Amino acid sequence: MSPERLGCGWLWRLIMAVLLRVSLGHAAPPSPTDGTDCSARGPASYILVFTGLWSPQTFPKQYPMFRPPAQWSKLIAVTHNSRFQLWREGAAAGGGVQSFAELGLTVEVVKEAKEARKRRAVGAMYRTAGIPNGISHSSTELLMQPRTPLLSLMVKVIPSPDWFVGVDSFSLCEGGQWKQEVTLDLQPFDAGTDSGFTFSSPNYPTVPVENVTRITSQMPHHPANSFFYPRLKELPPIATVKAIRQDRSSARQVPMSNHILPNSISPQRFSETPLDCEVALWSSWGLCLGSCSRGGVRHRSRYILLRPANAGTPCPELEEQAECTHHNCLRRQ
Ligand SMILES: [Ca+2]
Repeated sequence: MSPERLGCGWLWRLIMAVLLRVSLGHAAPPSPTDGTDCSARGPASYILVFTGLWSPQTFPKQYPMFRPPAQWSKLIAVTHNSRFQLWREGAAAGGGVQSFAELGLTVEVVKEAKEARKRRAVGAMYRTAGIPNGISHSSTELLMQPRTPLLSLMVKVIPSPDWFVGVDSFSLCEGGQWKQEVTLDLQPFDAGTDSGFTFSSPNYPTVPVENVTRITSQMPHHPANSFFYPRLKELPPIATVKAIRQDRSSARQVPMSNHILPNSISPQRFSETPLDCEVALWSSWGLCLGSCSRGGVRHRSRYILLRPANAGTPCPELEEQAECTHHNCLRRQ
C-alpha cells in the first residue's frame, strides 16, 4: 500500500466517523429543555401548603362579606415536564382552565392532565379541599419524580368572574438536587374568558376569548375594578404556596390531610392597605331657595361610592351651596 493510499483511507474513516456522530446526535432524545434535566437519583416527597392572605385589611376594596363571602376553591396541582402546560400568562386558557377559573370545576382539567399522563408528560395530580374563608390554609403531600420535576397549580378566587392564583411550571429540582424548601408569593390572574370587573359581577363571557393576564393594582385601569388600588405600586401577595421537603419515612408515619399544618408554618401578619374615599360626580344645582335677588342659595350634592378604610383619605363634603344666579331662578318668583 502506498503512503498516499493509506492517507486517503484515514481521511475516509475520519469523515465516516464524523458523519456517524452527527447522525447519532440527531437520533438521540432531545433535550434538557423538556424539563427532564433533573438528574436527582430518586423521587422526593414534599408537603405543599397553600395559605390565603385575602383579608379585609389587605384588600379592603369590595371585600366580599356575604353571599358568597371571600373564600378559596380546592387547589389542583399537577407534576409534569415541559411537554405539559396547565396554564400560562400570555397564553389563551384551555377549556379546563376556563371551567376551573369561572366555576371552580376540576373535571376537565383532570381529564386533560390524565391524557398528558398517557404521553408521560404528567406525573401525578393532587387536590386539596376548598377553604371557606380568605385567610386560611390547605395542604397536600406531593411525590415528585425526576422525569416530571415541574409543579403547576391553580386555586380559584371565590367569588370572582374568572380570577385565580397559581404557579406555572416551577421546578423543584436543581441539577441533581431536590430543593429543600420553597415559598412563592401568589398574585391574581384573569383567565380572559369572562369580562366581569368586580368580585360579584354576573356572568359576562368575553368574546373572543383573551389571553391569561396578571391583575395588578393598576390593570385593568378602571376605578370599578376590585383590585384597582391607584395608591399601590403593586398588590400585596393575596396568597402564598410553600413546598417543604419531607423525610420520606417520617412522611409515612405522619399522614397529612387538609388543614393540618406542619409546626413550621406560623400565622401571617397582614399589612393594611389604605383605601381612599371615592365619591360620585356632583348633581346639578337645584333651584334657588329664598329670594333670587338677595341672599338666595342653591344646593348640589354627591354621594359616596366607596367608603375609606385603613386610614385612607376621608370623604370630602357631600353637600355644597352657593349664591343663586339667574339660571336658578324661576321667572316671576
Ligand atoms: Ca376576565
